[in-house]
Amino acid sequence: MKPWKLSVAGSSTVDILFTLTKSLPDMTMKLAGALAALSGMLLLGCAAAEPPAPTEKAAIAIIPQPRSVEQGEGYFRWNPKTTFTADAAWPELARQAAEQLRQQTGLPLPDAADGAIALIKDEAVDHAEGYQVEVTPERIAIRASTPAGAFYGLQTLVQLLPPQSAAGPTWFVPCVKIDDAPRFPYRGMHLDVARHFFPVAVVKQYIDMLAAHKQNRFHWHLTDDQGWRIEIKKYPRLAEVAAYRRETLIGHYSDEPQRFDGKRYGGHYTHDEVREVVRYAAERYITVIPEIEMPGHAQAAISAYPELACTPGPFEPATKWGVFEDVFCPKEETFAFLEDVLLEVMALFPSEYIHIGGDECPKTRWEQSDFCQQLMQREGLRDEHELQSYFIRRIERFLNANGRKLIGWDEILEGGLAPNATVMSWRGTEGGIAAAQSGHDVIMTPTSFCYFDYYQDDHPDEPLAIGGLLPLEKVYSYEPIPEALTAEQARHILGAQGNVWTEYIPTPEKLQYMVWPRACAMAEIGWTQPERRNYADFATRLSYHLPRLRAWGIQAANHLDNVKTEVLAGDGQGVRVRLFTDAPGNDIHYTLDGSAPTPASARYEQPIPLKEGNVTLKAFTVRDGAPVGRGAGLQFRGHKAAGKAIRLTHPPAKQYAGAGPGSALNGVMGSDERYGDAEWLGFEGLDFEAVVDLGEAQSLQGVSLRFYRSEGQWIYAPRSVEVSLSDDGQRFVAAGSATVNAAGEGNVVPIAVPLAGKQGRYLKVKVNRYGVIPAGAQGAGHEAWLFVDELVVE
Ligand code: TNX
Repeated sequence: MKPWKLSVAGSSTVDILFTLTKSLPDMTMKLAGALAALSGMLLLGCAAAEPPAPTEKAAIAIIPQPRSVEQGEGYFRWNPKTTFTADAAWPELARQAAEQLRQQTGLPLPDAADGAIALIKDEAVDHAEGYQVEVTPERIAIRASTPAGAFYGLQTLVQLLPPQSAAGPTWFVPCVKIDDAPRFPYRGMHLDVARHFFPVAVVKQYIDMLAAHKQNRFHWHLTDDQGWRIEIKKYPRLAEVAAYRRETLIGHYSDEPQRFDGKRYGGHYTHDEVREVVRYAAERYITVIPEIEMPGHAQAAISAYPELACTPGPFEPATKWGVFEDVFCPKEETFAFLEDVLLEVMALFPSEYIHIGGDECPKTRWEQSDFCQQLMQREGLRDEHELQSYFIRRIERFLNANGRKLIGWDEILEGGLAPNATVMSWRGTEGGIAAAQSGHDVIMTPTSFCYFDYYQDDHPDEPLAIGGLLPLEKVYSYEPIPEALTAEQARHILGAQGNVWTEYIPTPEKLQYMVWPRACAMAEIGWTQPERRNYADFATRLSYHLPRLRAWGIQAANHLDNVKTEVLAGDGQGVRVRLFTDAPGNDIHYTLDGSAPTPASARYEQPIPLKEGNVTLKAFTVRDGAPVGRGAGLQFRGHKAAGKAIRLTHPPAKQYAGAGPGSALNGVMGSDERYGDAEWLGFEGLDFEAVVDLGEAQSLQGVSLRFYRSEGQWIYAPRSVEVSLSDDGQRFVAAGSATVNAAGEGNVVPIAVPLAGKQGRYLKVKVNRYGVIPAGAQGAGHEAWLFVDELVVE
């Protein structure tokens, strides 16, 4: 496959149009289309000679990958004379489809009785969101039984086009037969507009991109501690007071000292704007699910109406991120307020689902409130979790009585789940599993795969993000149906969603960078059958798709040409490093002495063995003679156990399994900033216990380890480490131990266990985990996570 050639005669027009499109997205699309059409006609007028069709087979690169794609021979020629027809049953869709195609190609596409491009209603297409596209040299037919299916067929057609025409006013569409339908009914993306506010035009562009990738749910997170973003006519102070914060944290939350910008910040959507967004989304077959947070994340709301809190206040919309203790108090006037709010919300949003948040509600104020304690007694509620459950159940009754369904974050399971609730599982998959097992519907959105506010690369040049590490490939590897479920229970998994929390995303450009292309991967998870998913193939398609995103005005991240390293170890064969890029067709050159690689340096052919001592590997990518992407570096620290065989008593958690158990013995340290890389192994509620075979008895000076620590993310340094030795791998004798000292700063806690020359061939290392997170801390009551990167033996 070869990429579409972009540099062609007439590209200057395209460049100008591209600049225009980027600077004024909304209306210039139309202007650009008209201009391109005009230039097309002029060109046609001067020289009527038709350009020759490409001689190479085109790359068909559709995202999400369809159910079946059969490429044929030749091309359909789409020129200014090409006509369009749509089924009479779909007049609205016809108008919209023709407009999208005209915008995309800049060609006039006149309507005709029997158009060459046809949208055909066909009851034989059995899936309500399914479609077929058939391109022959004579015709392009899109068949579907519903307008939604036809719309998705249209999006596929758009992706069969190159990002820009390589042949003036003629676009060549490769002949192909596609048959397609989605895997899941719920294919969602979320956007937090509370932490940072995005105007309607940005929201519409976001929706355009979801539609282009066949996503069908937009979860609009409208309220939070830092701002209330939707006008409520009955409570005008929400827009006047709750929508504005005094100032905003700059830099990262964990910076010391914290700094603020001193600038008032805010904004909200009027009812008209909300209706406009809902209509715009509906035209693209996307349901907008509004989220109104309760009972936690309510500090902005109670700033405007302090009588809804348990204490008198005053409060102000939060100026920094986190979880705040001042929440809604479960008083009658609070329920009256929330019901009024929800009535206005339901009038604006036809969505069957209304999201009521339910996450991260500290119970401190409720514990201290006489009112709450009396209420709990009266209602027979044993603790504050049951009080939260009482809160959510009341709201659910109200929504159900109004013909709607409640969705909440997985905390709504605590204290008992409301009878008809749908659960959004974010803190892992346990919530989703528990909900599905008890017969509730679930949307999967676990942080470890679905949080696009996390870093997507561990390079220091990445823009500031909340933390974590969630590269494209990891997103892509997500399987929404947990193994623990039976087929029957699995039917409750409605689909998956990517979440975009915007604490560290203040601008539309950064939003684009954080979301795309990770949302392309998410779209494929929701749409494509698992047997049709393959990361290498996805990355290749993405290398064609990225220019398309760019032409649509999206500044997507591009890590496809970055050198990636995979350290192979743990099988007793020593340590080897594999170098590769996601995009095909790249050459990688490297050095092993720390010097900067050049095109004259060794060209990577096969995994590079790393032996004794310390090695600094540096590599970079060359394509067509020029460097592309980011290079990579890797520091190898040789030690006695590097590359030796290792056996773990408990496997690490699936989502934090590094590159396998061998990660602990590969001579490569994990990142000091991100625990999600290929080096850190994460254990939830389990001790780390490893047996290492050194191959022969040796005299050992000591063992050292490093642990990740990030209490806010439930990751704690362990209590102690014990080392024992053996000659036969059966009988182990205690050889040393140490207590972890977690005092001090930083994310990494080291420990050393001296062995003073003791002898042994087998080494057993046991790390005793922290245990249950103490009261008052984030995640209190849960088992802390344990993260280990390297077990250094000297
Ligand atoms: C947790 S996910 C939150 C949000 C934060 C997010 C940051 C969820 C239900 N609550 O309030 O923005 O982490 O990643």
